[in-house]
Formats: sequence, C-alpha cells, structure tokens
Amino acid sequence: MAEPASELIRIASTFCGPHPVQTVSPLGNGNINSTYLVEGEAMEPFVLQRLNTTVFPQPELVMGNLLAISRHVEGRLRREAAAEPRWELPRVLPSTGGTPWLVEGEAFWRAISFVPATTSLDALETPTQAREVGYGLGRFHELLHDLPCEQLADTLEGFHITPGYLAHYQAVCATACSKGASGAGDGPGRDPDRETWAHHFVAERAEWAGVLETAKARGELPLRPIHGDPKVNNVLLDAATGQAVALVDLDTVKPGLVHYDIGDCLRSGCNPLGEETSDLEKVHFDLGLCEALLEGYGAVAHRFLSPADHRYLYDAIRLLSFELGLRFFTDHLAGNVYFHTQRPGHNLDRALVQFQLAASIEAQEGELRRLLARLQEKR
Ligand code: GN1
Ligand code: MG
Repeated sequence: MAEPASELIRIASTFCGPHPVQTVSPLGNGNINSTYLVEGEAMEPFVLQRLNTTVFPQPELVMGNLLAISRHVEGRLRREAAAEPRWELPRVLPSTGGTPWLVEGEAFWRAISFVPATTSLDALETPTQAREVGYGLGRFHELLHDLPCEQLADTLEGFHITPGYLAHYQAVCATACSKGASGAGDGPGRDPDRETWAHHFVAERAEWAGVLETAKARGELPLRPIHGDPKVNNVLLDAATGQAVALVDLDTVKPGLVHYDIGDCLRSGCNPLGEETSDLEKVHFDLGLCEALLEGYGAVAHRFLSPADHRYLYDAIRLLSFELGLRFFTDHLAGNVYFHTQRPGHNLDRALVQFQLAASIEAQEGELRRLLARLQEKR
C-alpha cells in the first residue's frame, strides 16, 4: 500500500544524514516493488524502495546479492582498461544508523544510488537503441560471469523455471477454473472466450516448456550470475550519447541461465508496441531489432558463450515470452495476487500480448534461426 508523502519523507531522511529531503516522487513503473526518487537541495538524488516481501520473503538475501555483485563489479571496473566505455552499478546506500536497510513493521526499505544523466525506454524504436540495450546486457553478464554462483543466494525460488510455472498454473486451474468454484469465469475482468483461447495456447506448448530446464539438468547449460529482469527499461542509456551505462532493478540477480536474460530482454526489446499495449492484433516480434540487440550483446558476450549456449537461443527467445504470458495468465486466474494491476482484466490483456508475441516468434522460426546462425559465425 502507498505511504503518505510525510511518511515517505521521514523514511527517506533516514538514508541521507543531516540533509533535508524535499521531494519523494514515484519512479518507473515496476510491477512488484514500490520505487521512489528522493531529492533535496544539498544532496545527490537517490532511489528509495520498499521491497515486496511477499515476492521476496528473505529481503536480507536480496541485499546480500546486491552487495556481492557490487564488490565484484567494482573490483573488475578498477582493473579494466581506462579505454572501456563508462559503466555504473547502482550502490547500496546505508541508513544513518549504519545498517544497509531499514525494517519498520512489515515494511523493508532500502536506498540505492541514482545513476544521473540517463534515460530509459519502454519500447525500442531503432536498431541503434537495440544494439545499446544488447551491449548493456552483454557487459553486465561479462562483468559477472567470473563471480562464482556459490556467492549468490537463491532469493526467488522457482524464478524462470517454466515447468514450475506450469505446475502452478495447473493448480490454480484446478480451483479457479473448475465448475462451480468461486471465481470460475465470472467477476470483473474475467472473459471466458479469451481465457479459453489462452488455455489452448498453453496446452499446445506445455510439453516443450521444459526445454531449458532439461538442458540445464543434462549439464548442457551452466548456471551463471544473471540479472533476472533485463527488460529494456531496466537498461539506462547515457542521456547525451545514447550509450548503455548501467542495468538497474537488481533484486532478481541470482544464479540462473543467461538464456532467461537473453530471452527476457528480446521479448521486451523486440515488441515495438511494448508489453502494455491494447493493440493486440498489431503485436509482433521485430527481427531487425532482434538482430541489432544480439549484435550488441555478442560484441561482449562472445568471450563466454559456448556452442551449447548458442544452440538454445531460439528456444530461449520463444520460451520467455510464453513464460511471461503464462505467469500473467495464471495471476489473472488466481485473482491478481502477484503483479500490480491498474484495471480489471489487466493481467489477461498482458498475457495475450505475450502469447501473441510468442506466436509471432514461432511464425518466424526459420528466419530467426538463420539470423542466429549468421551471428554465431561472425564471432
Ligand atoms: C516484474 O516489477 P518489475 O516490473 O520490475 C517481474 C518480471 C516481469 C515483469 C514484467 C520479480 O518486474 O519477471 O518480467 O514484471 N519481476 C518479478 O513487466 O517477478
Ligand atoms: Mg524487476
């Protein structure tokens, strides 16, 4: 729930010593945490967040991961050649009491540094932007790929494990979709026709949905530190040059497959209408943007991607939009308990956008596979 402005100012003040806070304003449009920009005259602006402890039941572990990657990346950046382009990692700002966070009742607050003079985009328009976003993700992965996964906690069990989301969907269906159960197809936002279509869409892909987890279990794909949520608006671009300079929203950093990140970044970056569009028929996966994004990614990631990693890229791209659609759809059926929504039926609309995107990826499979092979040969 939202805190009154005076409360936010009081909480923000515990992270900035004697400097008076002037404004605390909502920042970004996250679906999970509450995020604010804190400003005052004699201080650097910073980001204040209230972590969603239903989603992140052990927020201290989230902070531990953030501190671990800061130490690693700061060390790497100090040793890097001065010729490497600017790169920043948001830092944890301790409270005045010296703790890296603040707990008040149920609320878990933390402050992180704000990367100034940057912009972010909700949808990509040009190949130049796509190349930068891809480069940003590649740089992030490259900086972290030599951090041993044992140093990172699993803060969000089951995150991006598609078979787990399918099992949850089936469990929700067993109650929410059964005849006579409460919430079975009526109530605000429910839409039996579109839901039936979505159920079919999921059923036709259920068997394939374990593809990445199977490859991981066989030892074909290794765990590495990943971002977990690299949608395009989490990549900050230098306001003057347009170059990617930081990835933000680091709560989901944990061990995982880089495929989750690559697929997530592409499902977000190659959907020119953005994930909140209501123009469903026009949703499509843009191959030009995909090529540019992967070129930017490969410029740095070729140093650590293996042939097996390359083999699963098509599946990753297809899977992550399917998976997000499935997560939105399940939450719609469950009564919108996970993702913040702004209107009845919002999660169903979001789900259909992702399913439409997955269908567009499938329709372009041949071309997309040829593009991936071309990019791999270039390296
Ligand atoms: C959530 O809160 P936000 O917008 O950063 C979600 C991501 C989804 C995204 C879709 C922890 O991220 O996985 O891709 O919504 N984060 C979590 O917009 O579930
Ligand atoms: Mg996020």
